[in-house]
Amino acid sequence: MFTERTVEGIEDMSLPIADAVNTPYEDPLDLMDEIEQLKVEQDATILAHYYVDGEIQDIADFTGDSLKLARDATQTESSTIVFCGVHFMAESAKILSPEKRVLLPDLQAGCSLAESCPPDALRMRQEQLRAEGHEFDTVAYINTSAAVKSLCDWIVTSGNAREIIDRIPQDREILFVPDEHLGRYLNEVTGRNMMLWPGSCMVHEIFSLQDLQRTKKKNPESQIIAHPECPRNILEVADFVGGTEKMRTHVTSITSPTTFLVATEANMIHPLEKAAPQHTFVPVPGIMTSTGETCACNRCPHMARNTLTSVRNCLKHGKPEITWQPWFDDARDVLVRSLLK
Ligand code: CIZ
Repeated sequence: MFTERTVEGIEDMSLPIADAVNTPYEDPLDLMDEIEQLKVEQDATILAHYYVDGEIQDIADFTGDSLKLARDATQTESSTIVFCGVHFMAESAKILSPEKRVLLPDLQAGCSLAESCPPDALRMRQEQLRAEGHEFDTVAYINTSAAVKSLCDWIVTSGNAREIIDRIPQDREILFVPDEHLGRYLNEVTGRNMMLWPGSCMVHEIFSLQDLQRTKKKNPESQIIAHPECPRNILEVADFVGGTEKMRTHVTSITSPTTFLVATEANMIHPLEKAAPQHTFVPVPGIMTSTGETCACNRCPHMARNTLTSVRNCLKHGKPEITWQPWFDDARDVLVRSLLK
């Protein structure tokens, strides 16, 4: 049974407001100094995903998407990695660098997509498909737990999905988990007919087409750039579709000042502004399904658990730490084959 692999509290989607209220104010500059000092004392390297707050990205040694960070993690010489991101990313870093101590500032930083595909449910689906006579490879988006990865043949990120899917013989069926929007988009661009899992990302699911179109009307010259985790109605109006690294490359390739309407986690604006300061970036707002009102739900509450305080605390106390689990061995084989070869 895989049930013991669930991280306690990961299903709690609320913003870490209670923590913020109970934590005494500390000057961000003092915290940054303390982190610098602790990094040296603890022989640590800080990795930060593009979806964490800009101030965390600014203190990191490496920033990037999960593909780049997984590769960066294997290149660092320090004995400790602090992974400012979410649980599945820190797990992947540990699996690819088993000899290193990997710390995650807050163990409750989970992922709605990873949660939508529990390992037992995936195993049941695979067994059912095999019983029906399907012969298939299972391809998992990197936003999955290590337990799920251990059941798969390939792991893809938004940066390498197409290339990996193209490696699988055309006559072989594919089960793609867990993001159905990304899967549907990949079916379109690769011409495959992958079987999809009904999962989605809480941030990308929620963009308001109406607000996007309104903003576009006000900025007719603007370009809409959207993450492939967005639903079809958003991708249909996008001028460019790509993961975070591809978005960076795209905006830097355009020299004349342009307004971009950005349909992904709002913290992505930070690396885009740094990479291409000549442009204007406007985050596309989300919409609350319950009331139809515009909201700030284009921020991932899990990524928001990475704060200067939680980074300082994990360096100071050496925890939470991602420790090796028995299913990491199988997950390692598939991660190495998919991301490092
Ligand atoms: O691959 C990643 O890091 C994710 C989850 C999104 C992206 O496009 O960077």
